[in-house]
Amino acid sequence: MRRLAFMFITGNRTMAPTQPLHRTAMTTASSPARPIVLHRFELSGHCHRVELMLRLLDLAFVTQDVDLRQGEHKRAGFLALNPFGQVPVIEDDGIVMGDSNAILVYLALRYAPPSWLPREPLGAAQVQRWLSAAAGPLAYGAARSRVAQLFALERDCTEAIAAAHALFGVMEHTLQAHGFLAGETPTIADVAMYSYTAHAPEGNVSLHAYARLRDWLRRIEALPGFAPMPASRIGLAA
Ligand SMILES: N[C@@H](CCC(=O)N[C@@H](CS)C(=O)NCC(=O)O)C(=O)O
Repeated sequence: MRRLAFMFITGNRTMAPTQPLHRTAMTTASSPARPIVLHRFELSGHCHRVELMLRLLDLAFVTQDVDLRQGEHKRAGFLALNPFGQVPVIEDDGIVMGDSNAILVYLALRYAPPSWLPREPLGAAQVQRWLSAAAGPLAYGAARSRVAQLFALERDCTEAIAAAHALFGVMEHTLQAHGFLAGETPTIADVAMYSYTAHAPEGNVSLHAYARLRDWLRRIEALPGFAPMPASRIGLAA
């Protein structure tokens, strides 16, 4: 990752980012005319999945931090970008898009080789199953338990931790059959599921029982362009 606070020149384009500009080494089919703006909270797994996709596709982007602790996501300026008042949001060439999974679909269809989001019915449906899991049991399981630790919330996480283990059991079973969640090559399903799974121990969810799942995490971490979400010394990771 390169962080530049001044004029950045790439190819035949000249840009003046106001935020850190990130670019990685892998080549892609096409690129944005100007860096994509990612509105994010750095410790959000929803935001990290978008940042990870941008990096895996080697798309130029700048980050705009939204301080959830200060309630910036509920102020008029941010609500104009996303009426749901949630990060992440991207701005790309006049397009404003919220919701992490919607953004993954957008980036895949606009910039990625088709392998990241198959166009044929079965392949597309297999990816969608995991996007649904990421918005469902991953969010109310591992993510919910982690955010309680992150923000020191007084919350009974028993059900969230049980939901996380139930989901990880399904993932472990799935990963017996193939190397990635929707087949033998990485798709946006893997990107959507990665961040909160990798950081589940921060929410008191152990990954010890899931050897194939841990191997899958390592395979994602070995992809060109991968960069982790910052680790937090909380929960089982304290
Ligand atoms: N479905 C949304 C959920 C995003 C989400 O929950 N973002 C959290 C940060 S991890 C947020 O902005 N929370 C503030 C709030 O909901 O008020 C997505 O996938 O982007």
